[in-house]
Amino acid sequence: NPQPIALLTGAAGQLGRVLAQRLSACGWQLRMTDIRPFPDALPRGARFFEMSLEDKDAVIDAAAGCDLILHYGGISTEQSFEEILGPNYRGTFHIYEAARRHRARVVFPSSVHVVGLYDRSETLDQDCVLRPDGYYGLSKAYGEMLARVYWEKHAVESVVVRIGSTLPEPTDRRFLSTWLSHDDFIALMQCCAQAEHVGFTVIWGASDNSRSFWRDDGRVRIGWRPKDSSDGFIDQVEGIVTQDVIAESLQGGRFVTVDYTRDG
Ligand code: 15L
Repeated sequence: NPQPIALLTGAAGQLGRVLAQRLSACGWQLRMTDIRPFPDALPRGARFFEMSLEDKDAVIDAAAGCDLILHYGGISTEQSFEEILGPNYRGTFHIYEAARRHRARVVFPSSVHVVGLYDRSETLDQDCVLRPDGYYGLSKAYGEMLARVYWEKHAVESVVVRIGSTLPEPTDRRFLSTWLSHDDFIALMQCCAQAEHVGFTVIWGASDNSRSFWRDDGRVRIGWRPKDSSDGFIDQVEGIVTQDVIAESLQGGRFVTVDYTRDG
């Protein structure tokens, strides 16, 4: 298969930088955007546009000629509703309008924080009721629904990836459940690009961790099989926990505790 021409938003962010480097090395042609300057050397064949996701025309122009949009831009931590509104709500709407215009497939990185209020003892299926743990998780739930509307009304394909925690290694007890290794993450993006049809597919973005909170998703459909597992890190990090009872008992971890006012 020829390598895709892809638009990568949020290219200067934590995951954007990993994707920029590794996907370019695999021969992808990347158009990259971010509201901040790109901090690294520009990968071979890539172009970078410093722009806001709130600028609809700029988003539509940046996506022209792309087969795929990897939408990693926006706010990725728990913040006030006002801070999240522009980048995550308006910005993601602009991405879907661009995808509709240019007939591009979208990878929408959703998050563990769409189900952050479930207890860690529960194992979730892809069609579980979402229980976002704050304004950030709520914006990801909106993105998932936007993906569904654009598939059902406009045949824009999406892979919604509910990413756990993409880190070089798991560094605390919760990450033993949520860890997605960089290699599994890159392989997943390649499957999202190469699968013939994805329609509207939901994936739990975690490696093959025996302590996973999740099961049952669309991975067979897109041909993804994680190869890594957090299991080899259990002895090393199991004792590393937060001192907060709420954070430690729920899937969302620390994000849940931001502005948490329920008592009991
Ligand atoms: C997320 O959605 C965040 O973007 C990321 O920074 C991590 O904190 C991750 O979830 C997590 O909760 O581990």
